[in-house]
Amino acid sequence: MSTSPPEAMQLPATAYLGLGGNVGDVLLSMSRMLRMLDAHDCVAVEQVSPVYKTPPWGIEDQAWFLNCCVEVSSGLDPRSLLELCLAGERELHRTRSVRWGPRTIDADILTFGDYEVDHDQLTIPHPRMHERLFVMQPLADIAPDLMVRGRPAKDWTASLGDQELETVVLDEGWWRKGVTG
Ligand code: A4P
Ligand code: MG
Repeated sequence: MSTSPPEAMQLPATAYLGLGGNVGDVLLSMSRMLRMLDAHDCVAVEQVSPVYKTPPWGIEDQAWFLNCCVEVSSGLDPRSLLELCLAGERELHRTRSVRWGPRTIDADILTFGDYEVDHDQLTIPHPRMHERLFVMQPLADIAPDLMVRGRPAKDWTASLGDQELETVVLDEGWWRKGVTG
């Protein structure tokens, strides 16, 4: 896999992020993360998927998560976008004790244009996204034809249909208002 040299990268690029959390007021954390991303001069939030309540994946003995996906236009390169996401996680009191464990918010970069990144600190496309309905369903909601491992996002949801999801009903633009629903 190649890491595109920054000078060859066309910016802004369309990137998709996955947000998830299961500690505290997760809708509030999501809305704060989304507003923080959108407030950055070089980043614009273009679409936010529905939010889903999802059973914990990886470590089952923890609370259900809320998950959604976001389309952003990023004038930041992938490493800088990751830094922005990690800064948002710190601001929202994300702690790391157990991998796949409880968290206030997690912001993963799922895809970044057509670029592939294979670095110690950053792998794009996200290597586990296609195994998870909690990622592929909200992603398919906002980008049904986005190619993931050679298949459109919408096709992955059918093959992951044995995984559970519940839709959370929220007002249009809920995250901009900071309404926790
Ligand atoms: N990193 C590498 N690639 C990326 C990327 N594409 N996007 C590095 C973001 N970060 C990336 O992540 C550790 C490091 O991964 C980051 O510092 C970054 O340099 P982390 O968030 O501290 O660790 P983690 O999230 O516990 O581990 P991991 O392997 O990223 O887990 P996942 O894949 O994020 O899964 N169940 C439900 N229902 N919903 C969820 O959202 N999430 C997880 C975490 C487990 N179970 C879940 C959910
Ligand atoms: Mg993560």
